Amino acid sequence: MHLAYVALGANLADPVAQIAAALVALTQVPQTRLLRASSLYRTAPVGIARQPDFINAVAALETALSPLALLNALFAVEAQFGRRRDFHHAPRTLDLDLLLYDEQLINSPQLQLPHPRMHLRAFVIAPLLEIAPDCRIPGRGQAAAWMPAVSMQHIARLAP
Ligand code: PH2
Ligand code: MG
Ligand code: MG
Repeated sequence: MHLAYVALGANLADPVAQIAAALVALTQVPQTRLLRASSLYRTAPVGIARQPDFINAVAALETALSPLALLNALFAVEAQFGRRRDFHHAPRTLDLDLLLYDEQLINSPQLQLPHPRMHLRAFVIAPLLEIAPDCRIPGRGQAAAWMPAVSMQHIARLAP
């Protein structure tokens, strides 16, 4: 079995409900178990202007799927949630990003692991540290060491 971390994000159509439902959908991914889920966080959009705030979370999965099979399973969940890809960074009902898969480093056109921007995003690092405080990002060191670098990004943990 392998340990994978997935970032969840939504900023359309009741994003709190979308993320809550997406966490349930992750329990249905074949050959995979949802180990832990972070709280939900309300976050200001990063790298995109004039969009609604996001709801973000991170989940830990135990899986027998390969990285690409897991990625395709995540795409299938996005599609189930009505995700449309109108343009790069279009507002979305659900975005599922594979962050980490064991300690693997992958650089293929379909998949880069670790996720190349995860260490620069408070909306990833804060929920990740909530469920995996000792998490290491291969090639980047301790995830916790990146908190100061992202501390200016607005993020608020929602009450459970
Ligand atoms: N996702 C992006 C770009 N910017 N900003 C926030 N706050 N949350 C996201 O999930 C997010 C983003 C690309 O997927
Ligand atoms: Mg994505
Ligand atoms: Mg994304």
